[in-house]
Amino acid sequence: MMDSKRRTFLKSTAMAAASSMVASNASLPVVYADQGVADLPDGDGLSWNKAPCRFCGTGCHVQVGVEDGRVVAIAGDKAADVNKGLLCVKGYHVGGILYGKDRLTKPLLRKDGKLTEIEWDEAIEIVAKRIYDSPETFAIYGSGQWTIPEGYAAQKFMKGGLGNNHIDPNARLCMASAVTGFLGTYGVDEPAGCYDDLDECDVVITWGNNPAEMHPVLFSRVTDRRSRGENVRLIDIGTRRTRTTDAANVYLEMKPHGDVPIALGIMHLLIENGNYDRSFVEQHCNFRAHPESGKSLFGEAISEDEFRKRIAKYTPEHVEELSGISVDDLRMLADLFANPDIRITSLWCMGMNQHTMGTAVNTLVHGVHLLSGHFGKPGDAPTSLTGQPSACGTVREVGTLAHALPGGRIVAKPEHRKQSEEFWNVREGSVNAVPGYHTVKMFDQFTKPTSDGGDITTMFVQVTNPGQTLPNLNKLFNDKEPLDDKFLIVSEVYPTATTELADLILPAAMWVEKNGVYGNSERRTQQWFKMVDPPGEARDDTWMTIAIAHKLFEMGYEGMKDKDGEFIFAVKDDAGKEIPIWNFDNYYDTNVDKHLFEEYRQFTTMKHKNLAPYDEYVKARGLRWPVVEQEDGSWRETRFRFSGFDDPFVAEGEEFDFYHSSSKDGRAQIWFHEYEPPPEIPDDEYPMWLCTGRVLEHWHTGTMTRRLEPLNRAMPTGYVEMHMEDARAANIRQGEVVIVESRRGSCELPVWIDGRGRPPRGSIFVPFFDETKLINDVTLDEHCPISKQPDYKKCAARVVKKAAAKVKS
Ligand SMILES: Nc1nc2c(c(=O)[nH]1)N[C@H]1C(S)=C(S)[C@@H](COP(=O)(O)OP(=O)(O)OC[C@H]3O[C@@H](n4cnc5c(=O)[nH]c(N)nc54)[C@H](O)[C@@H]3O)O[C@H]1N2
Ligand SMILES: Nc1nc2c(c(=O)[nH]1)N[C@H]1C(S)=C(S)[C@@H](COP(=O)(O)OP(=O)(O)OC[C@H]3O[C@@H](n4cnc5c(=O)[nH]c(N)nc54)[C@H](O)[C@@H]3O)O[C@H]1N2
Ligand code: SF4
Ligand SMILES: [Mo]
Repeated sequence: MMDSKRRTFLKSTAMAAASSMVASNASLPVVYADQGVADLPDGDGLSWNKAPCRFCGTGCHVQVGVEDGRVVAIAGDKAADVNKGLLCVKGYHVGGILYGKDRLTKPLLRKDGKLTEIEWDEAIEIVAKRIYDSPETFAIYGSGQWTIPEGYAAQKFMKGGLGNNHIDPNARLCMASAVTGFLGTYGVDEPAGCYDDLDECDVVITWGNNPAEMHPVLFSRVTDRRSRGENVRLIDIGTRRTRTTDAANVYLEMKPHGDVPIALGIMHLLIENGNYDRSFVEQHCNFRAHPESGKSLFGEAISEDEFRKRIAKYTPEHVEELSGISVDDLRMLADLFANPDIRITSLWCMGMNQHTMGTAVNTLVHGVHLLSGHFGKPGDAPTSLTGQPSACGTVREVGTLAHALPGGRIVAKPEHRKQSEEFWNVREGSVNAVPGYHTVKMFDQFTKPTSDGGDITTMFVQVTNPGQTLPNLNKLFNDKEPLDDKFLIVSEVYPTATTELADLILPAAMWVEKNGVYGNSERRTQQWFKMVDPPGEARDDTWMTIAIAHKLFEMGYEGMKDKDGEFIFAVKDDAGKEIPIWNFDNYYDTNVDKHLFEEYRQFTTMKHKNLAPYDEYVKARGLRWPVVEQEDGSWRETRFRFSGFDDPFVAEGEEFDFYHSSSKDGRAQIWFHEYEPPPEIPDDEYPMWLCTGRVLEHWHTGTMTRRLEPLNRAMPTGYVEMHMEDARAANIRQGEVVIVESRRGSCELPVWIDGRGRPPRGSIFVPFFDETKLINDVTLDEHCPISKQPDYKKCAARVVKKAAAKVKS
């Protein structure tokens, strides 16, 4: 089962990376907010320009200082609404990610097992030829770290050009349940509220997320209010104590999956006590549940009486049994929601999304807010936070998912396909009506031999590192190695756990080495310009897609021609002459991002996610959609969607309007779901709950942050958090290296007792940033039946002393 060749390689690359970190000058001078950019004017060759931070979905803006073609300083951007000059430790060091010593600079082809440098022309030809020979077995695995133009180009290439829907992103592992939760509740994706809610609320509830480490600058908006003497209460619900818990007024420790009964229990009490918001519910909500025939995204209408009947069994006592939260604590939560005089903001992230009831629990927490009327006023908001910098902008809005089309369209709907074909000016019938494979299925089909029905043969991975982050790696990734007819193409900036199994590696330009547009957690679209050249022959991901498309066009592939016989990505100059953007030398003769963005923008009005022209974003530190043109020609953003006082699409005089309601009556849906147990539960053989996640200092697989010396020094190794009593009972010492194993695989890690996070007895936590300690060999690939998002937050595992393991084998 264990892939030893790959293991050995990962250890050695990690060592190489570690020495490159130490040798690199990857820690740049940073400028703190109180110094400000205003104090550091352009001059002496130094110029400053804005960009969103490369890391989390908070979407802070930085000012990037460039001198002699290098990024030499980073400052917090005072002009940015999101962060008002502040940054977290990753943001302050973001410039250094460009300068790890082992950047990929040349296309590499595996020949007889060895990676060999080749020219770009050859690389593009190899990819185009594989697609030409078998377009339907080609797949793209993309990312919430794709820029909007990158994702849009990949989307158009696949769905408009190849008629192939096998394109799915890492956001499937991240935001899919949030999306289905929004669709099931409001009929349209993404939060109604925005970050301003955090400035206005009286209570913040975190439902199993850890914003103190994962959305630090956003979280500081809450803690800063406290330090100014404002009264804002923080209630942290989680399965372990974290840095968020340290800042909380109340910590409620729940069992894994406990969020479902807690939400049901709050609604039960609101109904039983008769103190829900009757008028809001009567005017703006319906009740909903799955039909008896099975689970479905939109479910079927049920009456309020039926809702009452079904929720009756979620008494505080029953909820205590299922969730571990005491009767009194549940009553405290219900009383808060029953109070119309306070404003409550709920925040959640992966604890609720990476969940086999992910769609269900998302809709339930929206339901708590709707039933109690804590919705749509500044500070009253159910807010799902996004993790990646453009999971919203690129994945959810551009629709780079196997079933979706841009602007909230889906491939299954004939009128949506037709509209897309018209915007793309491609022949009618070009877009395939059958959804492609979602991530887990896509990799299953790729790592399964063709003779067993594994019908994905060529996969192009862009801006993501699935060799480390897919769940259950032994099943979904490592099995690729012996399959000679499968071909893995990886666009990357550094050697990774994924490039290790790649057949072709394409060196990418990153962040401010290219133009870009991101869309953050609060519907904010953010633009930046290229500021420095990429190293060696590294090139833009959008360029790669366009160059491959053009090669296919040259080969006579019909799908790469539009209705008029022109190249589908054709860009013309003012004289009407085509600019050869497929030649990298000509790529920046025009702003390709702007062309793609303007084309994409046409898609955005159907679901009222209107975007402004590209040039508006050049001027702003991001704008929150819908952005609507005013009579005076200016563009106005929207902070509170569906609320009459702010949303331009709510009919005049209406207080609220859910204008994309799935029941077509302007109402939101309050769902009932029956509690279901987690997919795998500890037993005698595997007695511990294993939760996985992140730490402040590192971004995901550490490819970028482990090359930043200050961050790597602060958090140098993966570890397993363990409760003192569990460690004592197993005779395990602080720092001892143990084996964490499940039915799927194992991983060696040093133990951290009373560390960064503190899990309760019977529970352990492992972060996944360390590529030498692949915890995803251990995790589960069970997923939510609707969103298809896997549950990385709970499975059954055991902790074994190394000596004991040796005796056994
Ligand atoms: N520093 C840093 N910041 C990041 C990232 C990073 O890599 N590093 N990544 C970004 C990305 S893409 C994401 S998605 C976010 C993730 O941000 P978060 O979701 O905040 O962080 P995680 O560490 O993934 O989640 C761990 C938490 O899951 C909770 N949990 C476990 N089981 C359950 C359950 O059954 N129900 C509920 N409700 N909660 C449960 C536990 O309380 C645990 O503390 O962070 C973003 N920000
Ligand atoms: N155990 C466990 N696993 C998880 C999760 C968990 O909670 N627990 N969370 C899941 C979630 S929420 C997420 S979002 C995923 C994240 O998983 P991934 O997306 O796989 O992780 P990253 O490290 O962000 O990978 C991004 C890669 O892109 C490369 N890169 C950076 N810039 C560029 C660029 O401009 N172009 C190109 N081509 N490459 C670039 C980086 O070097 C890096 O290798 O992990 C998932 N996996
Ligand atoms: S909070 Fe997120 S976006 Fe802001 S500086 Fe930190 S990593 Fe960057
Ligand atoms: Mo994520």
